[in-house]
Amino acid sequence: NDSAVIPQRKVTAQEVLENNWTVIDGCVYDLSNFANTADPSAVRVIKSNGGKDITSIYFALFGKTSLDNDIFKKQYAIGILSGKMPSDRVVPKYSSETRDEVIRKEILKNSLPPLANIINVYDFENLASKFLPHQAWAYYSSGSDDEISLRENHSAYHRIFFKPRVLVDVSNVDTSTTLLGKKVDIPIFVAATALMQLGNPEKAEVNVAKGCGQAGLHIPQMISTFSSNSIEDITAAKSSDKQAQWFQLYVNGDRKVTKDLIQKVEALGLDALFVTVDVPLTGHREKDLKIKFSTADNGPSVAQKKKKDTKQDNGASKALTKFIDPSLSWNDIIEFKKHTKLPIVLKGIQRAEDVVKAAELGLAGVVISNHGGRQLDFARAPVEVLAESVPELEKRGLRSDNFELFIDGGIRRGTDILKALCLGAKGVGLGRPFMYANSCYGEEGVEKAISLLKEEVETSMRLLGVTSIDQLGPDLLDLSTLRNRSVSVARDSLFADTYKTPTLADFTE
Ligand code: 173
Repeated sequence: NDSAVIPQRKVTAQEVLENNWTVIDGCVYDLSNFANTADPSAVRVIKSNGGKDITSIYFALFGKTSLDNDIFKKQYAIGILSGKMPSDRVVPKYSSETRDEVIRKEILKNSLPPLANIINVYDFENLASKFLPHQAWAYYSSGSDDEISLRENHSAYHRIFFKPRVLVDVSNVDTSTTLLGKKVDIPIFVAATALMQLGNPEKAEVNVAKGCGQAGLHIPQMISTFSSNSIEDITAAKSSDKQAQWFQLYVNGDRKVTKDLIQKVEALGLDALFVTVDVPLTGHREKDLKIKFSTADNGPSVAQKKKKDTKQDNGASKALTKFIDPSLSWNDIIEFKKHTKLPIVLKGIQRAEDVVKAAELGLAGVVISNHGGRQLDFARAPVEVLAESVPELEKRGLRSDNFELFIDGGIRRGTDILKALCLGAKGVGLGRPFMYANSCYGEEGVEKAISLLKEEVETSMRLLGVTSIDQLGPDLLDLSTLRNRSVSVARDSLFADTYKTPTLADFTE
């Protein structure tokens, strides 16, 4: 910046946007006539990112030292950026990509197929795996250790078969119901995923909020404590009060911070508090660990205020865990219950005994979940825990409309959703699929994912011989192999083909 050839003019982010200028390493350039290279695809990539901070791409394409080139500066420099570009105007962080990979990903990102070509939620995942920066893909796709639970979450659904009823008039089916008192058009919800700007700087939680309401199909959105957009912006983006928004709470070691946060989300009109109880520390996620991460330039809104505390080199989730209190216990939950009028649901319950305990405490519900296979590897598939929990609640007279069972983990199909509902779930969460849908297409992707799942649920309800959600029950399922983990199952090609295996350490030569 101190180079004499950069004009000492201060340029605001607003001016960069208005003029479609480009920010590289704190300096502002007008690259509309940029042509000084023998590489037309690199030029195409630079020009397709006007109005943004492209430092990451520029360094990956031309190397840091290329900026020592006074001719480039003389020709294109406008001045020095005052402050920073807004986070949605900073290109994704490429860390370990080769030059060719950066070009390829930038081109793919602008060559997505039309939404009409997307026929199931795996399509989003597959597309995202091709263009997301390594760092983002590693963070989202990673499970813990050997990723046994990650895959088991999904595979367990293959051990449940249906016993359809025939000769039922299924000309009309209704997939709507209520979740925590609000009507939903299909009993699914967007499970919280942190740091959505990693998946797409321009489309984050605000776009999920829009996608969950604007097509006339409402489903709840669970908003992460570590969301990239502010809670204010996300709540402002919902279509109406008919659209439910829930807050996923990570409890801070400083309870004052958490109490203030609860007050804030109450005031903003969120409908429920989902307290995460399965993260005393983050699981050992090796894909994520392989990519060095610092939240310095891509953190969630809560962490940015305390930037110094979050600088770490241990992967995305590890960098944020110091905001989570490992001493959290049942007594804290009892305290929270006294301090908020919001329904409290515990997220991350993994055994029937804890489901029973939550019901006994008079909580609003639980999410049976192993955190998408990202915490304790070999935690059982949530669908297995659900099947075990409902009879235990019934035995104790604790099964009631005031205690709702939610489940997440591994759900990709309408039939997965129906199996969980038959087993007693009130609502079914999907995290990664919505994250990838949003990364690819923003709110339209989220809408599309919802409508695809609704269609799958409707079709399967008809084929199952039911016309409303309250007709779903365990009598429609064959559970004889559910607990038999060694049962052989048909190869699930779409799942298997988007699954990328973990890798071993490489030599450095
Ligand atoms: O799964 C996660 O990555 C997650 O929930 C988390 C945990 C700690 C910090 C940020 C996100």
